[in-house]
Amino acid sequence: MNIRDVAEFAEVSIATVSRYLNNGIISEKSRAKVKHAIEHLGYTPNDLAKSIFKDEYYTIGVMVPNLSNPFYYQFVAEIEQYASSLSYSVLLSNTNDNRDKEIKSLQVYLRNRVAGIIASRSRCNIEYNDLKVPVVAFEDKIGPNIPTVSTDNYEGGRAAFRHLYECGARKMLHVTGPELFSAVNDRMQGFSDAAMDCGLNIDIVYMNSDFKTEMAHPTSNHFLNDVDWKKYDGVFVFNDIASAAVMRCIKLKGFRIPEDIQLVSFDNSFLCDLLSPQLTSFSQPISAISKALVDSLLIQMKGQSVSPMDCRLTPKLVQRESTRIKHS
Ligand code: XLF
Repeated sequence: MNIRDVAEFAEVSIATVSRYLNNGIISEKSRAKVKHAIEHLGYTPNDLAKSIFKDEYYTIGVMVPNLSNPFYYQFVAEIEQYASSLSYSVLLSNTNDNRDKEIKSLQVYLRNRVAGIIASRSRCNIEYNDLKVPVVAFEDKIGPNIPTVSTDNYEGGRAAFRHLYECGARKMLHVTGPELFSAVNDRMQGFSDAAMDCGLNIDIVYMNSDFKTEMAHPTSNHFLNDVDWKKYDGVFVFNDIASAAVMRCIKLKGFRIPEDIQLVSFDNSFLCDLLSPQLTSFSQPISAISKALVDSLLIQMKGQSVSPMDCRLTPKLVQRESTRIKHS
C-alpha cells in the first residue's frame, strides 16, 4: 500500500494526497476524500502522517541561543534524552541570540506542527502569546501566561560572593555578560548586593556576548587585556565559557590561579574539569531544568495550567582547583 493507492481510491492526484499529509493547501472536498481513503485503506505511511491523522504530534521545538557554549550542548542533550524516553523527538534551532532568527525558527516549528516549544534566553515576547501550541521559557520571561524555568541566579550571585569571601578574597572583580540577559543581570545583582551587605566595593567589567569563537584568541579580548589584574584577588565570571577566556587572559598576564587570583564561575558544565586549574563553578541543575521544561509542556498539552508559573532551581557550589580549599 502506498500513496498512489490512496490517490486512486480517493480519485485525486498523488500531489493532493501529499499536500494533505504535509498539511498543505487543499480543498475541503479533497480533504474529506483523502481522509476517507486513508481510513478505509488503513494507510499509515510514517509517523508524521500518522500524527496528522490522529491530531497528535510528537516533536518538541527547542531553541537555544548559542550552541558553541558547552552549557547549551548539555542542555539540549538532557532535553533530548528525557523527551525521547517519553517518545518525543526534538527539533533544534540555534538562534544566536538573534530575534529575527528566533522568529523564523518559530514559524518553522509551527509549520512542522510541533507539540510544544522550549524557548531559551528568548529575544522575543509578544510573538509567543496566543499560540495554539504549549510554550515554556528557560530564563527570560516571554509573556504573562507563559511559564518560566530558571536557576535561582540572584542567589547564585550572592553565593559566589560568599564563597570567594570565605576563601579569603577581599579585592573582587565581577566579569558580567550582556545586560539584555536576565540571568546574567540577576547574577550580577546578587553578587553586588552581597558585597554591599559586607561593606566591600567590587569592580565590574562587561563582556558583550557569552562566547564567540574569536574570543579564543587572547588579543581579541581587549576589555580583558585592559583589566589591571594585580588589583584583584578574587574574580566571579558569569558563565563557564567566559571563564575559560578570562582564565587564559589571567595566565597570559603572568598571574597564578588560585594563588594570586581565585576564580569562581557559573554553569558547572563539562568544561570545568577540562580546564587547568579545574574550575570552581556553581551548577545549574541541567537535568532538573530539562525535566521541568518538558514536564511543563506535557501539563499544558493536557490542557492544564502550570503552577507555579515560575520555577526556580537552586544552584550548588562545586569546588575545584580555581578557589582555595576552605579550612574551617
Ligand atoms: O544566560 C545565561 C548566561 O550563560 C546562561 O544560563 C549561561 O550561564 C549559559 O552558559
